[in-house]
Amino acid sequence: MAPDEILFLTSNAHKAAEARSILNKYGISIINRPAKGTEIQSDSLADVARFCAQDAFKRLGRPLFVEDSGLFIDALNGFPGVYSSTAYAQIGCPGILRLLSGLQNRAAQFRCAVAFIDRQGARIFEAESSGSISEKEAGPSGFGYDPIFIPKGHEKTFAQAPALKARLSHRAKALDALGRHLRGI
Ligand code: ITT
Repeated sequence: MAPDEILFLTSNAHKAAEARSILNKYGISIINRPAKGTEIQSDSLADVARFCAQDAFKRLGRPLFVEDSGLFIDALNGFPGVYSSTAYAQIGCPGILRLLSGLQNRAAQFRCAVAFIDRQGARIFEAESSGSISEKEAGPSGFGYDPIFIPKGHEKTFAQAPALKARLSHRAKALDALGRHLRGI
């Protein structure tokens, strides 16, 4: 039996808004709390998310999930990857475009690991969205690296095409899997 209300621990209001609209399709409401808690250092998004979820469940004792995500750029050996949040604060989209200046290979993936936990234990849902880094920033919507990420097979960035992002994003795919799991479908 799925809980109708789940805590989502994130300090990122954009993540919370996206999660709310995705899980709404499954009749699941989200209560957003900003305190994600301890984040371990690891190369694995899944390990970071799992640790956070387990740590928070010990404190709060109710069904919850956390999500760890990042942008992995092939030509930069996966950078900014697990450092996406810090890299965004330090160099932002302009810095990433400068690092890729003159490079042909602009392939990149957004990846995400959602860790859901309840009394039965933790479950991890991982997903990715493939695409490429644009030549310049474009679009007003979304957050983070959305203005420079073009999903595979398309020409607009996530920030120019929010409906496309809602369908194709790493977060949409991982949270769809969580919604199906909770509803047993
Ligand atoms: P919480 O840890 O509190 O959830 P956060 O924003 O710090 O919030 P992460 O540690 O998972 O989240 O960092 C992921 C970063 O990757 C995020 O800050 C963005 O810079 C980037 N990112 C992740 N998903 C994104 C998306 O859908 N669109 C654009 N950028 C994204």
